[in-house]
Amino acid sequence: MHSHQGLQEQELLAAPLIIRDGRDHPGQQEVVVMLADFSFTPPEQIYEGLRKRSGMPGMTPATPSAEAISGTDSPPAKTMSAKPGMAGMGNGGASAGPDLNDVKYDAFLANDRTLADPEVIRVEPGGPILLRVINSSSMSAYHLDLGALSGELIAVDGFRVHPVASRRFPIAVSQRLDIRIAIPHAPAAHPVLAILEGERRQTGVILLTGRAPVTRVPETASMPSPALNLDLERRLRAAEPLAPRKADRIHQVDLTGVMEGYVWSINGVAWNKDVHPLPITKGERVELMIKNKTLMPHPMHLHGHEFQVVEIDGKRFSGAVRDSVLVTPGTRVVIAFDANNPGWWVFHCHLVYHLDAGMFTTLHYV
Ligand SMILES: [Cu+2]
Repeated sequence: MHSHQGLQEQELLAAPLIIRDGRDHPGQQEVVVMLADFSFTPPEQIYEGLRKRSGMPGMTPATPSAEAISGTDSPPAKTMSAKPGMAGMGNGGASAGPDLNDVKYDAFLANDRTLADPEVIRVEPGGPILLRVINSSSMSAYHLDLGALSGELIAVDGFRVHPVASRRFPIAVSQRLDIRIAIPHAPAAHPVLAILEGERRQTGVILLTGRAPVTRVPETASMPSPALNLDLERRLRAAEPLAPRKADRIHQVDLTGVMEGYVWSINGVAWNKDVHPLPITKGERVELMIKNKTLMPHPMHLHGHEFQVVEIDGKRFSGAVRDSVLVTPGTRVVIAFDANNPGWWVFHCHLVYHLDAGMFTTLHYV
């Protein structure tokens, strides 16, 4: 849970909230790890910096992206690349890959601490634990690295999936992962790390069994973590999918942006109070076809509903039920949900400065 008032989320006004539904195994130890990005710079100043930087002359040459603003009379779209080497901001956008990490943070936190003084959590040797990872960061995605431990992903955003075994799992902003881990019997300190995408900076906690020594884990990983992709998302299968049903209504949702002034938008319009909600009628099966026409990944989050990922780049499948899905540059992700919770709801990019800049829309039905 977190504040949606202004930019308070960036000031760590967030906490884990876990809802019990009776399916949890009693007696199984739970370890909650909440990830956050931290800056000593006030969020309003960070936002101002992003808006100024993006409008500066002498920036990385603009790449026209006419289709990103098709259907509007906005000024020509430009890429969201940053000028290399600008103090305090960005990673230069010099690579040919997606643009990542708009904001240069002072620290990355796991349960409010850095690896200089991480939380050390005692766990039962030989026992299974449930690791509940929450990416509460404002702008940062990670690869979770279990080191020598192997885990089984059993739920995403609180909804069960068919288990996927791995030692590494991507986690975008606002997503949650529930991972079952078998802890070895031998006394040991097991770092559970989160490495920032596209970089080497990392944070994490230590799981400790027995009287093992705890050694310092550096705040920089030996290898940079790649940009998140949708390989895992394509593999996920909902344990309890939506009932098969043809969509009653399909909305096309293009994720768009223009460089000038750090404007992020949906279907070419940065949200303002005159934007109409997406029309929906109670009881409908709704599909949102989300196409990312920008060079940055956007974790898209729907309030008030759970949705199912049913298609990625034209390939239909019975993907995860969840409430936040990453849409990488150039990708089209289709989500389906049942309009069974009347009211005003928002659908938005969960990168806090993108949300504030207008990558936000509403749905409304009674
Ligand atoms: Cu975004």
